[in-house]
Amino acid sequence: MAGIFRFSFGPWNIHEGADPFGPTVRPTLSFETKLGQYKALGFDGVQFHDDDAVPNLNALSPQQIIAAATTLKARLDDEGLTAEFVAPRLWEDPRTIDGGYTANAPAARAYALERSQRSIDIARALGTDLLVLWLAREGTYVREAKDSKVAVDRLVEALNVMLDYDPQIRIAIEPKPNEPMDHTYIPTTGHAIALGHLTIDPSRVGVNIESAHAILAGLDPSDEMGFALAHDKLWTVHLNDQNGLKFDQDKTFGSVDLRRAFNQVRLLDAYHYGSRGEWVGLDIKAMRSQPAELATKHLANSRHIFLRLLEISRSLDDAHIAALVGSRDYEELERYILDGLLCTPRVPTA
Ligand code: 3MF
Ligand code: MG
Repeated sequence: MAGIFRFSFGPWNIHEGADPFGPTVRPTLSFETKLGQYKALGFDGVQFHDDDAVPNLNALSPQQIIAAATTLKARLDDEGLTAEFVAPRLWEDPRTIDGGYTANAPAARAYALERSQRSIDIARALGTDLLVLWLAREGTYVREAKDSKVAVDRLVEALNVMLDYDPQIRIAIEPKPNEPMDHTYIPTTGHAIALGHLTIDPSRVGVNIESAHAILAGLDPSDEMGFALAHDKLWTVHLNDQNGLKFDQDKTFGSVDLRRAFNQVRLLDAYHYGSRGEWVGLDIKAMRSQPAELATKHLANSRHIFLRLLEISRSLDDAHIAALVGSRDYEELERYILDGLLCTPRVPTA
């Protein structure tokens, strides 16, 4: 058996190119326009923030939110697209400046829980049981400003509220060590899985591993994935690439370190990723320099690189690799892998 790979991305991956030092450089595309591009780019799954699915949801009642999501579900069906997950976007509201679930202010924590429940409603109306939690501001700028023990207790309480609210919902935590915070409380896969074990239903808490986030934590993404697979917790991935320890770059998959990307693909394939419906999610930003009419290539190209690396991995001689491992000839193993990555025909893109 091998992996079965279907691809997804979120509408935020087609974007206007603003960065902290300059304004937007590309026009805003409507959600409708973006939706129309998925299939042509080779994607069948859509990742959602709650307000990608239901804009302005803070101004709507729970019933209005469910009605809007139900209309969107019909629209997705028309396009032949599937909603992969919904993620509460907690980090943009003025109430969550100091975090949501771990905020010191009780009113901020109450808002975060309320918004998370609305996200679960949206997920269910879109036909998915998966909620992704990127714990963006659940950390500190100043060590003394929050209590790290209390913060973890509060995260557990928040997860319990969500698990209790909907007995079917599964929660994939997306760990990230920094940005926007100096330090976050759930920086790695190990932290995320351990957090799940403190909840009322650990079987419904897993992870979303983003390559760049693992690299920012000084870790190898494929090792993080292996750790999650050993716990049966790898419920989705955010593939991308990252050039060292700096801001979260979300570069095209494989564009910095092809071998690091290869090892992610090889592991996912070896452990039949996708055979239980898991998606290959991308979380990739187009370069700011990319002209508007060419600003979706990062997505198609990342999928292309994934599939090329899969082809290479499957073409390798596993018996030869086993023999090299057996004789501890890791130098030769290294050369064999590098040759595999070098000796492939160039493929012009569409
Ligand atoms: C931040 C991220 C986020 C999350 C997304 C889904 C904007 O580093 O990776 O992308 O993936 O919010 O929860
Ligand atoms: Mg991500």
